Amino acid sequence: MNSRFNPEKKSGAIPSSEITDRKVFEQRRTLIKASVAGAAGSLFGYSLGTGSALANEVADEDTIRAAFRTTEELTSQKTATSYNNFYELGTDKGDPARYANRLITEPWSVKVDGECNKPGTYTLEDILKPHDIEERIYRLRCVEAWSMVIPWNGFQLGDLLKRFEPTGNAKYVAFETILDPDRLPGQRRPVLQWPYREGLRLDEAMHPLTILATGMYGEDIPNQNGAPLRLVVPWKYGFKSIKSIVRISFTEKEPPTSWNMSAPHEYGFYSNVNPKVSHPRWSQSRERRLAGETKGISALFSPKVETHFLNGYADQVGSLYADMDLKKFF
Ligand SMILES: Nc1nc2c(c(=O)[nH]1)N[C@H]1C(S)=C(S)[C@@H](COP(=O)(O)O)O[C@H]1N2
Ligand SMILES: [Mo]
Repeated sequence: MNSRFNPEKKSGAIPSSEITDRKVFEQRRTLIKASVAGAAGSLFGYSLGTGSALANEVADEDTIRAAFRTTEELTSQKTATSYNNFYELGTDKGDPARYANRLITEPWSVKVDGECNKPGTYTLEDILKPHDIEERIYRLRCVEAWSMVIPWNGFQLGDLLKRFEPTGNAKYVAFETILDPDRLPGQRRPVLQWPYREGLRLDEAMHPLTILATGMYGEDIPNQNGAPLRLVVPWKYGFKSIKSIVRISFTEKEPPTSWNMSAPHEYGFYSNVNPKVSHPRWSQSRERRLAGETKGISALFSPKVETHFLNGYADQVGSLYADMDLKKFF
């Protein structure tokens, strides 16, 4: 995450309408309607822990749905799949695409353990079976100061988690990325403590905006973006969106996370996008929007836009943090 921003010149852009035509929009509305109802049900079905400023009121359906619409220009597919952070494949922005074939995604399984009634090792097929894949458009904001607007395909993490029946002790969910130093070039160097780890509070994980992505731009998610299963938490900095997940654990205590372990004063557990809380080494009040195609010399010339609290999703997720001091829990 520390490497210098290498932005690229903006040229053409794919208008949202080319990717999401009217029919898909309507289909999406129906799917979202169904899944939001499901997620709200599941939220109320659990004891989600004390202390967590929770979510007695989940944002209403129209508000949730508003998060999937945007008038912002989409990032081009080419930029989103060639300018990446995936340190297991190398720390250069071009490394993940360059070494993408080092990641073997078939077969794939996910180990589920900890505070739940249905632990086990689940195959990818098993995990995907009951899910409708719906499209959502979210901004992904990397902590370094750039952001992209990406149409993801995936499903609500909460719908999967409730199948594993978290117990009343489950307050957090922890995730791990594949560990395979023989094949993944970046894992031979101690840039981070491998495997890459991330975590969410259970109510964050159950929120309808939190998804497991299996695709983007209507296609399978490429390896460099975290195939075959990658978290997307749109109101948090990009590093929370852990790629190529092989383990999901329900825990009672806040789980350790890679960037917090590596630099605790710079990266907190919550990592909510917040223009008022600076990173110790840079302001977080503005971001470079990588929109159209990027070529050659780079996004330094991409326009800077204001960064919004919770990445613009405050109406949807603000209530999760109602009672918290976000300067302290950064
Ligand atoms: N396993 C793993 N997941 C990861 C990372 C990583 O290095 N390893 N980088 C994170 C960071 S810092 C960002 S900004 C996003 C980048 O996602 P993208 O390449 O799809 O834009 O992935 C996140 N997920
Ligand atoms: Mo990042």
